[in-house]
Amino acid sequence: MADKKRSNSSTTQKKSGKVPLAPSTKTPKTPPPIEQADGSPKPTKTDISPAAKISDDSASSTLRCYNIPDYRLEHPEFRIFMSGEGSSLEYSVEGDLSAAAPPIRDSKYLSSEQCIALYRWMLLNRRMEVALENLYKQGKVVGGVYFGLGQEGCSCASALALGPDDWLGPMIRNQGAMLVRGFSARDIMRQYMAKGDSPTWGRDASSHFGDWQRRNVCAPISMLGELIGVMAGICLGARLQGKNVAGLTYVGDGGQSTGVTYESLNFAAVQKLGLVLVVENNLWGYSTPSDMQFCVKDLAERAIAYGIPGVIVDGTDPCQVYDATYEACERAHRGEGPTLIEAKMMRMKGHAIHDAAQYVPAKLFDYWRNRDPIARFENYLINVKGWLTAEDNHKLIADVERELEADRDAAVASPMPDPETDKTHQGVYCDPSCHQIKPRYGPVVAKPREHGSAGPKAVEAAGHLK
Ligand SMILES: Cc1ncc(C[n+]2csc(CCOP(=O)(O)OP(=O)(O)O)c2C)c(N)n1
Ligand SMILES: [Mg+2]
Repeated sequence: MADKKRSNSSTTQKKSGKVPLAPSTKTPKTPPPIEQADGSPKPTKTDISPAAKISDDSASSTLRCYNIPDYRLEHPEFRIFMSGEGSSLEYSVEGDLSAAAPPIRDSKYLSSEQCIALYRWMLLNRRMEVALENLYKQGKVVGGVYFGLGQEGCSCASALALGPDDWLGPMIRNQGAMLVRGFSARDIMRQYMAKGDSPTWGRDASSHFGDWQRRNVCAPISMLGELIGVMAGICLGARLQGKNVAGLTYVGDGGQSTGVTYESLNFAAVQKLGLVLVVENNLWGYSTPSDMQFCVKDLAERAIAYGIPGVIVDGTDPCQVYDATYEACERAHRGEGPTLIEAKMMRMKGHAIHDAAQYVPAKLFDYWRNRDPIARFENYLINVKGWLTAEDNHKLIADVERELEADRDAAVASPMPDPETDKTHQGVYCDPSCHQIKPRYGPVVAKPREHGSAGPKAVEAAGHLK
């Protein structure tokens, strides 16, 4: 579980007794500033430049009249477009792809030990997915396999920024986040093989599982964007129990186009719920490039329209992701509302194991391979910071391999579910005697109605306008 530098938020809240039970009506419309990574104040909106008045439909960036804080150390400029015709139709990439990879940005919050722990999670995430690919090729997996190759830094660092009472709502690329939140590679492998002792006892496959009892993990929801509203609901439920928690979830560059994303994020913004939404802009949604999915320059721009802070990070830099998520969680704990974090990176495999991603221009893979989050973080820890010796790194890698091997062997040896003998997990639907959902953080505090009785309204005739 995450090693925290921050004070325990529950104690802070108890001491100050400052858990707002309803959004303040006095809050200014402008969201509080996020400090920039270099410590300088964040550029704020309302800088109406002449450019904003120029009508130019072709470039949304010229319409911008505000700034978004951006933690990145490089600003890649290229576009992906369709070229050719008929059978020679293909995607091409245009722009400068020759730049050297940027350095890792020093974290404002992570200690050297936490950085090494984060590196280990990322490594475990990647090697576990290699093992899953092999299990699939051996015919042991039921269904497909989804990978987060190239996105491990984003997945692991964001989850590491959560406090113990916060909640995680992972999506398919966030198996690293599930590891950080306390699931083992053994759990994940058993689940992919639909084993009887997997987290869903073989009832479901892939990463479709959670743990609301012990790990505060809400299972992924396939319908893109739906998890955002569920996480907002968790934050609302916690607030009604007197506690502000952060609810971290993810949506892709494709998924963020759904209507439910708008509805849920807007609701969270209005209610000032502690939703932390990481928009994983990995440049592809299935085989559709981001450039053909939306017109804004940066997806973090969407935050302006919700009236919440937005921030851009390099999703291949775990320190940037951690810092932005940590600050968003702190905001959530203070009851100040949601944050939208756009993490820019690249999906380094196809959508799932069945997709060879041949539609992706090879040059793009080369460019992002140079920005591999694990290789760069390893170099940062060993050569830039000197926090890890080459020898300790070898030991760490061997240790990860050993752990994975043991987990894989145990998962392979696990039995498949047996409907005849499995008496305890037969139920698919709850019945009234099944279980009782108890409030997690305390008794629900609801304001009584100001006028009249607290019961339901007496029947009221509908008004008909003629
Ligand atoms: C509402 C909805 N529409 C379509 C799909 C089918 N679908 C599953 S994943 C996917 C692509 C998602 O792309 P993106 O959001 O960019 O996430 P990524 O796979 O790149 O992580 C689509 C279209 C879905 N699951 N839900
Ligand atoms: Mg995508």
